Amino acid sequence: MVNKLEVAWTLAVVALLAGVAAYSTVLLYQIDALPSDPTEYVTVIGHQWYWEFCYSNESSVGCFNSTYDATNNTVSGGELWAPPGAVVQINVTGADVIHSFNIPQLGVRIDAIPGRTNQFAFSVPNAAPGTQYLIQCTEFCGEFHGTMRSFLMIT
Ligand SMILES: [Cu+2]
Repeated sequence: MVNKLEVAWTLAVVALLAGVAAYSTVLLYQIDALPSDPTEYVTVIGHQWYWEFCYSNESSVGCFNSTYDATNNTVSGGELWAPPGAVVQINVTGADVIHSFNIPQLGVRIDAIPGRTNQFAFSVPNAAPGTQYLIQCTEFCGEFHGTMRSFLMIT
């Protein structure tokens, strides 16, 4: 014989879980949604062992190889440049092996995979021009993985 109370609490749990599943599905799509009008698009390419940034906006056009110098914690060749408060969409890929593009202070982390472009958008803090945020590869990619760094530079 079926207990009415048992049926009731079973249905209550089913309804609750269905609600959580529906809400989570909507939220997951919203998290991955890209802004319709970002301030700038930057193509980020991971190489063994440096980052390449490609711009197509008015102020900076072309690709820049950002080479890190561990002895004085600087980069040469180029950086990820963005004005304060900008919304930056990065299109991330890898040239050789799998890397991972990471700006720890801003919670940005996305894999750089050869043959695939991962898109991600983030907001740049309203920091003073000249402020730098560390970029670090977070996927072990060979001998000089530890120095595969660059900076997000506020312009
Ligand atoms: Cu790497």
